[in-house]
Amino acid sequence: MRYSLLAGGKRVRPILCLASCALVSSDVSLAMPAACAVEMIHTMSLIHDDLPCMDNDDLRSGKPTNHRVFGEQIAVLAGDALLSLAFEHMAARTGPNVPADRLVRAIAELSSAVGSEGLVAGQIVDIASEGKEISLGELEYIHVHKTAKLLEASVVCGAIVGGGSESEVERVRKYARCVGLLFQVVDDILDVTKSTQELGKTAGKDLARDKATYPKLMGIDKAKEFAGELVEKATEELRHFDAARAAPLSHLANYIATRHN
Ligand code: GRG
Repeated sequence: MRYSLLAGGKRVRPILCLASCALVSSDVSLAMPAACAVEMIHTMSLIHDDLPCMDNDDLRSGKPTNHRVFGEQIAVLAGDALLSLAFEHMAARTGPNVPADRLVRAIAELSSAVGSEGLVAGQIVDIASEGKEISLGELEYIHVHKTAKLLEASVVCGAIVGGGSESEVERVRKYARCVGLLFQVVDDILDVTKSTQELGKTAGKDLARDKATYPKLMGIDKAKEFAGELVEKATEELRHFDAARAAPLSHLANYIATRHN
């Protein structure tokens, strides 16, 4: 559990969660347990995604994958335990300044992003579409579920535990939907533009599996244009908030658009 959780990911989801809490509250620590929980869930999804029965990857961000170090049985169990710990941590460690109804709502939001209508659904459709030609709509379904749902839940949970109003929560949800899709479009663009050395390790695998990507389906220029439109739309949703409070989320949208890994 420690090996993968502390492997040095970018921490995009917990930072989004904290930034979203900061948008509606001056006490960002309210969202710290939720922020840790989203990173634990993200990490477990990577451990399971790398397993031989899934993507069968040997490396993740340049390090041997969990099952390559500890064996398949321990990797499955480390993922299961991280999933459980995520919800335990959020339920047990969120402080008394977050009323119970808010906390329960945030837990419901997060759990629905993970299960059969979230990450798991995206993974199933992704597996089913391997080697097949898929439409842009089907590609979007996969990405919305595999990637965007957890990003959305990270942002929305931050706003819920921070005490955001109904309309504030729905606004950040719209922001998060754009950012979630943006994250994946940029991932696909990076797969194309990565150095040949990196291509051998990561994108090369996707090409071998003939995975659909945005650049493949719409061309690299249109994919970049689409990414630009998504940043615009995400930023637009933040115009309804105080500019200083919204600055972290605004910077994060730009970071996700311009990141190099
Ligand atoms: C959630 C119960 C449960 C099972 C998992 C395997 C699976 C079902 C889903 C796969 C989800 C998956 C691996 C989606 C890809 C998401 C993605 C874009 C990962 C890369 O995220 P980064 O770039 O990674 O934020 P770092 O390493 O920076 O944390």
